[in-house]
Amino acid sequence: MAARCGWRSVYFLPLCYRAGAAPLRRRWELPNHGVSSQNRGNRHISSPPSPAFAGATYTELRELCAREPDTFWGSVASHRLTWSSSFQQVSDCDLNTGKIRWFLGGKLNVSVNCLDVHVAKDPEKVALIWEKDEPGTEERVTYRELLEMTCRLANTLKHHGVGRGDRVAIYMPVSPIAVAAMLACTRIGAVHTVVFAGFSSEALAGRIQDAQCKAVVTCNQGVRGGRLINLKATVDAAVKSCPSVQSVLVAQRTNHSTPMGKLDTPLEEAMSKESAECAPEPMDSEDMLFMLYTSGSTGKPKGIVHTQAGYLLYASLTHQYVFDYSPGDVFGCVADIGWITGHSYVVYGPLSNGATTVLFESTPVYPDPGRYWETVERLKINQFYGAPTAIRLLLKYDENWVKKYDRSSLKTLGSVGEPINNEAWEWFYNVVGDRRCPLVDTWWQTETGGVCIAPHPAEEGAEIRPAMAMRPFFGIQLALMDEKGKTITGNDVSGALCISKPWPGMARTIFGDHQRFVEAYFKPYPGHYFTGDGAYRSKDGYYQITGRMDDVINISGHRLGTAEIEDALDEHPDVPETAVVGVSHDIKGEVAFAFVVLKENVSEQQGKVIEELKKLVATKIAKYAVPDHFLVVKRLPKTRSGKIMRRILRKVAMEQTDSLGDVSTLDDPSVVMEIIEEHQRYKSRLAKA
Ligand code: 7RM
Repeated sequence: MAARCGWRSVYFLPLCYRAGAAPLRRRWELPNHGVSSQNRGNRHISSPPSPAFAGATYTELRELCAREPDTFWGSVASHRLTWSSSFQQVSDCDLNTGKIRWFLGGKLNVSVNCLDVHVAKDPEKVALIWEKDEPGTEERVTYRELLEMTCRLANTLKHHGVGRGDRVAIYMPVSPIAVAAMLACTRIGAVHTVVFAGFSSEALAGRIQDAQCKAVVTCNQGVRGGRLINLKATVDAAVKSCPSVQSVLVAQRTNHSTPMGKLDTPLEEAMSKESAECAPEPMDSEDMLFMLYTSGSTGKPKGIVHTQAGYLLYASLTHQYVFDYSPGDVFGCVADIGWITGHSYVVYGPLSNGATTVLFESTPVYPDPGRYWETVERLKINQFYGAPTAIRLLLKYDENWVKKYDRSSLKTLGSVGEPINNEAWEWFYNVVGDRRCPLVDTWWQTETGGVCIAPHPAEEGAEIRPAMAMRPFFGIQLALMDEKGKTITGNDVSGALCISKPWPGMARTIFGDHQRFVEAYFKPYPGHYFTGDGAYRSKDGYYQITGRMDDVINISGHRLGTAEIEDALDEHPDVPETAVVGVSHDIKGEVAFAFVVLKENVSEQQGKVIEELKKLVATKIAKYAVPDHFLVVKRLPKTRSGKIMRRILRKVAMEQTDSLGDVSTLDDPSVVMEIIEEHQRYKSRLAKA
C-alpha cells in the first residue's frame, strides 16, 4: 500500500488510516533511570496515547513530554490522526515572539478525522444524541447520517460561494445541524466562528464584521426552558450592518415561519437538493480551523484563532485522558457550542474519538431541578461535564431530585469554567456521584484549546480532592511568576500562572491583530504564555486557581471584560463615566457591579437612567452581562494620572472596606469615604425593598 493515502483510499481502505507516514515511527525507548517509588502514576497506561508508548507508565510519559516534547507529540499525532500527507517537522515555536507551529508540512481534514474514519469502521454507531428541550424527545444521529448531513451542508455552502479560508458565522443553539455546520466548514476549508445564541444583534454584528464573514448559518427559532427565542430576527438586525454577508442559511427548528429576505435560503430544502458526498479539502496543519471570540481585559472581544491539526489532536487526547473516556461510552458535556467547552468537548474531542456525544438543548431546571439526572438515567451517560454555577443552583433543591434517578452509568464527573467551591464540589461528588465517581475539576481557556490542568482519574493512585487536586496535562509545563517576572520555585507558593512550553492545542493568533496576541500573552513574561489567572501550588505540588489577575470577570462561567460593559454604559448620553467590577454571587459565581456618574441635570431621574442602562447592556452585549448592581456616585476614585482605581471599588462593592489597601496615590482620597457612604445607603435601600 502506498505510504501516502489519497482521499479515495481514506474512504475505502480503512487499513491505511493509521499509516500516515510519520517521520518519528521509531519505538520510544523507556528511560533507563530508576522509576520513582511513589505509587502515583506508576502503573502502565492501559490504552497509551500512541502504540509506541505501550508499557509506559504515566510518570515515564510525563518525563518524556518534558524532555523530548517533539518525540511525544510527533508519535501521538501520527498515530491518532489520519493524514493525507504526513508532516515533516513536529514543531517550530518561539514563545518569545508568539510563533507557534505544529506538524509542519502535514495535510489532513478535520471532518475526515471526525466522521469518515468512524463511518468506515462502524457507520451505524450513534454520533450524536440530541437531548432536546422537552424531556423524552431525544433524537439519535449515526456517524453515517452525520457525514451525509455534513456533506450536504458543505455543498450548500459551496453553492453560496463559500470556499477555503472564507469565514462563516454560526448563530444557533446546540443541535445536530449546528454540529453539521461546523463540520461542513471544516470539510471545505472554511473557517467557522460560532457566536453564542444568547448574544445580542449588535454583539453578533461586531463579530461578523471583525471576521468579515461571507455567510451566516442560523435557525428560525431557538427552544430553551419551554421558551421560544427568535434567533432569525436577531440575525436580520445584525446583517443590516454587515456588508460582507452574502447569504444567510436558515434551518427550521420550529414550525414558526419567519419572513425570508433576499439573502436568506431555507437550509434543509437547499441541502435536500445537494449531493450527500463532498470531497474533503486537504488542509495544511497550520491553516485556520475556527475562530472564537472571547473577552479580554481591554477593548473589544478578540477572535482567538485555532488551527487544524494541533487543536484536533489536543482536543482528542484530553477528551480521552482527562475524562477517562473508553470506546462505547456516552459522553455528556452540557455546554453550549457557543463556548470553547462546546467546541472541544461536545464536538471535536468526542467525535475525533468516535464517541457518542450528547447535545443538551435545555436548562438544568427545566422542567424541574431533576433534569440533568433524569437525562443521565435515560441516556445512560458515562461522563457528565458541567459548570459549577449549575451545581450551585441545583444543590439548593431537595436531594431527592437527584436520588430518584438511576445514576449508575456515571463513571466520571467534570467541572469547568470557574472555580468550584467546596460546597458545590462535595454535593456533586457525594450526592450526584455517590462518592463513587472521580470528580475532575478542569482548568483551561478558549486560548488553550483543551484542558491543561486536571486531576487525571485514569491515573491510578492520583488523588482526587476538593479544589486542590489539579496537575498539568501531558506536555503542559506550568510556572508561577512573581511581580518582578521571575519564576517562583518550590511549593506552597502563589503567583501569576504561566505555561512555559508550547503545546499543540494553543491558540495561534488573534484574528487580524497578531500584535495584540503577542502583547496580551507573551509580553508580560517573556518566553512564557501568560494565562491571566493567578494560582497557588500546594505543599505537595498540586495547583489551585486563585482567579483572574485582570479586569475579566466570570458570570455563570461566561467570561466577560468589565471594559466591555463600561463601553456599553458609556454610550448613554447622560452618563459621563462608569466603572464596573466583579463581586461574588452565591450561584452565578460573580456578577457585575456598576459605579455610575450621572450628569448633574439628570440626578433626579436615577431610576429611569438605570433602566435605560440595563437595556443598553442587553442590546450591546447580552442579557447575562447586565450588572446586578448600579450605584450612582458623584465621582470615581482616580490616581493623579487619571486612572480609575477599580481595586478600591471592588473592596467597597464586596464590603471589605477594612482592607482597602494603599489609597495614597489617589488624587483625592476623600472620594473613598463618599463612595462607602453611598454604598451603605444603597445597602439599606436594598434591605428595605
Ligand atoms: C474553558 C473556559 C477561561 C477562564 C480562565 C479562568 C476560568 C476556567 C476554571 C477556571 C477556576 C477552573 N474557557 N476558569 N476553568 N477557574 N477553575 N476549573 O472556561 O476562556 O471561557 O474562560 O475561566 O479564569 O482564565 S474561557
